Amino acid sequence: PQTIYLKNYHEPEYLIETVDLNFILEAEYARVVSRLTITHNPDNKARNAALVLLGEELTLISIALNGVTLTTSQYKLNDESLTIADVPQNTTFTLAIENTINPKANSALEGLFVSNDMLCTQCEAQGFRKITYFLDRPDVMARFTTTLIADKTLYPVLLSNGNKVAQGELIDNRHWVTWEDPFKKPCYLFALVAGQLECIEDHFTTMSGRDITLKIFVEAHDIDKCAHAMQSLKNSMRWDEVTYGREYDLDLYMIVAVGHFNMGAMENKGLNVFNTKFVLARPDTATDMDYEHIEGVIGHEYFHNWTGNRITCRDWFQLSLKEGFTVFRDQEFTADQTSKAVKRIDDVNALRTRQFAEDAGPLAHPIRPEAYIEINNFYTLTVYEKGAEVVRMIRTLLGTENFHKGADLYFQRHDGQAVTCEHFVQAMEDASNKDLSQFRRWYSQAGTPVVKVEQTYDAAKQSLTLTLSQSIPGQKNAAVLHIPVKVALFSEDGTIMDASVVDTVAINNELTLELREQTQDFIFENVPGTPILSILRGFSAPVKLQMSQPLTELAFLLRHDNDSFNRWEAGQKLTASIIFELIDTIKQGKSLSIPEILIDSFKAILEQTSPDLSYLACLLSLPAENYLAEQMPVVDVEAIHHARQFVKRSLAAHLTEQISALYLQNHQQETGELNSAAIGKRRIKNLCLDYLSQLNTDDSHQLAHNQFANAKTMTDQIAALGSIVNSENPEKQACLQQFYQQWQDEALVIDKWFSIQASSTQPDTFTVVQSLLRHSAFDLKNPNRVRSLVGAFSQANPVHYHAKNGQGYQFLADQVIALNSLNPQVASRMVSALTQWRRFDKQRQDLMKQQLERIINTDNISKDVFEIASKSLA
Ligand code: B3K
Ligand code: ZN
Repeated sequence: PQTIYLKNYHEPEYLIETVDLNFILEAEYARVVSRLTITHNPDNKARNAALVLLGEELTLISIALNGVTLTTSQYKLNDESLTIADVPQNTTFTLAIENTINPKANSALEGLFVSNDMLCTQCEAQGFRKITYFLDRPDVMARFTTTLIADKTLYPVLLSNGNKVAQGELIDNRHWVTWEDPFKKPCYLFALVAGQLECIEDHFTTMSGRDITLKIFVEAHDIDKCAHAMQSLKNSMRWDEVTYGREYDLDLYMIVAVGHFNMGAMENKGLNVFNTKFVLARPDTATDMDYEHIEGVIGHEYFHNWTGNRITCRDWFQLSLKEGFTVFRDQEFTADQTSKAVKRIDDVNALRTRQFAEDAGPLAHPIRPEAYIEINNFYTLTVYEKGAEVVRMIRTLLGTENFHKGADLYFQRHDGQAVTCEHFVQAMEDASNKDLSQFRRWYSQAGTPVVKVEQTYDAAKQSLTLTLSQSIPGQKNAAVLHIPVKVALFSEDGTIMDASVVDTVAINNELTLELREQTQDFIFENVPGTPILSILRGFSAPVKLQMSQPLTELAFLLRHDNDSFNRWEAGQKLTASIIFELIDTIKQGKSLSIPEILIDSFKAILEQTSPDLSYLACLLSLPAENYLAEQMPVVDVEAIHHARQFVKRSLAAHLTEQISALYLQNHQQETGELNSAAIGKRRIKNLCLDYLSQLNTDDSHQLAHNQFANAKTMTDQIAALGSIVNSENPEKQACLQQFYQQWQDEALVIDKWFSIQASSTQPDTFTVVQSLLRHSAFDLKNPNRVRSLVGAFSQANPVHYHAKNGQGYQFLADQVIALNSLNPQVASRMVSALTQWRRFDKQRQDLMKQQLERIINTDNISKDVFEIASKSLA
């Protein structure tokens, strides 16, 4: 397979001004007529170049240039392209291409495909070429008009981008609709949908007083689960007006939910296509987390209208331009709608467990990659989540006001253009006069920096010297980055010190240090006593800290830090260091005991009252096994699991009374409401249930079973089922069966049923997973189902997936090989659980490598799977 390099980017030789598409749609046979007006690109001087249109898996019927049909000698056709050597050079010309496709046969779910009985498209990144021959690259932006023709009974609803401009009836029970999108767009934002869909409709009045019609389309049986998505859309539209001054531009905004989708959702202009998972919600079918994610994803796709659609990417190496910025925008949106503290914790947790692993492994790449084989493999945590952290650091360095000036300038300068990350940084720099030249290195440097912290206090001078040094493990010549490090100093009485550092602004005694050297001293004046350091507040940069802080200081910060992130972080560090000590004890074969300091700290939190119970729940949550694994030189999955379980069980045993009381206090008067207070109550209550079920007593089993049987919300029902499945609850089989019976017609709930069993820590899990693979409700062609069984087992069940005999690895490779020919994108996502092999012991390394080799040697291996598997062995 061929590697594509950023350094080889060149401007397109031709531009497409208008696209007139005509579809005759049937499930197994779609006919496409595409009429293009094309000109030579004045910015690209390479004249007389052949016109190369990209197309894959298409059956060509005819081509006409300026109305004259071409003979086969006038063009060249291969598996990937259609080349016309001789085209007019100095004038606009038209090309009419006719081809056919088979949507039903398209199990890759890219291009035009069938989901249940509806037809829909997914074009990003390079799916448009599976619909018709085109200049399929984001810097070719055109005006699209689309006419859809289909059977009226099978496909009563016919949608595409923009505004509906005409419709009519045909003989043979067929009808047609024409859509016109007035905005220029790259073809990856094209979409069409045809099917038996119902919709809910609402309206939004924009800040300038325009009325926008909002429609959400779903299959008929889901029509009672759309209200939250609609409310989320309205919230998003208002938020972008208030926060970024961005108004929606078309008169219509449509969202369609489909059951078969490779990812979360897609921001097609005026016609978003969504995975049902991020649309459908009713209190009895969706959890509080599902509700939050729906709002976040609806926001994300909506925000793309400005950051992605109106201003798009010049080439796919610039993906983080739209994704990093849009993730940052959706994070802030969710923070404003929910709890800022909890949202930051959730995001950092995800970043540190998953993105840090990616950035330390064989697939590490900068947020602006320099080479790829298959671009779909680069929709990564690095491009998305680290990309968002980079935008966040720009805001930290510029301050919120200048950041928004920069954003305004970016929107004003580049509206209607396809640009690069550099244009974004330049706008930020120009609007703020802040020098970002060194900061730009974040775009080209892979790997997570480690920042080492050393402190010396001088009592005579009342000064503290903080020495910060940066490095990236395994990279001797890593670029020295510009890193914002937020810091505050605490006195022993819990108050924050009024210390100062030259040339550094302090806001409420919090200082933002700018680390720009490999090693740099920061001298704090006016430090009356040895301070307790709160550093990297708010997680001000995506780095790992290396510093030794005694448990007593961590316990202190867990009580007193006024930065909600760092307060939580202190608790995580405290618990993690205790777990690591227990791991050592396990290795020495000694018996385990839990330190008083942890029990006391937890007790204090349990006895606290707080308006933000979700935040208290975060404080009481133990670091995840995957996060602990991230910090070990050689991952010992079993020891991590046992030590962590021991801590959980011990806390439950020592604090049973407090935990039970907190449970009851928040369980009584459960009404199933969806406001943040009720959500907080459920979050902490279900955490308490999880602790108590570790005890495996009759009481704890009873408690879980009662909650399961009487649950008013899916949040409560699934939390109870999770506790039951992960304990020795005698009702386990009955509950699982009952749950299945109750929800067999709700695909998204059945996904939960699969994943809860696949991630269980109970000893029989592997056997259960194997039998679930043969369950009638399992379907390798449905990505949500694959993720809920194969994904959950391989990514969320370390002890069983990493079983010593390699059965977990073999199971995964079997599924990857089966998926490779069905759906390469999903297959390549599933390989990720094998890519981290270097992190394990020799025996596991060998077993994982064997499976990777088996995968690479599969016949007809896709580019997607090949790239991930081969790079991880390299
Ligand atoms: N832009 C899409 C992702 C497309 C993925 C293509 N493999 C969704 C999003 O980030 O909003
Ligand atoms: Zn996105």
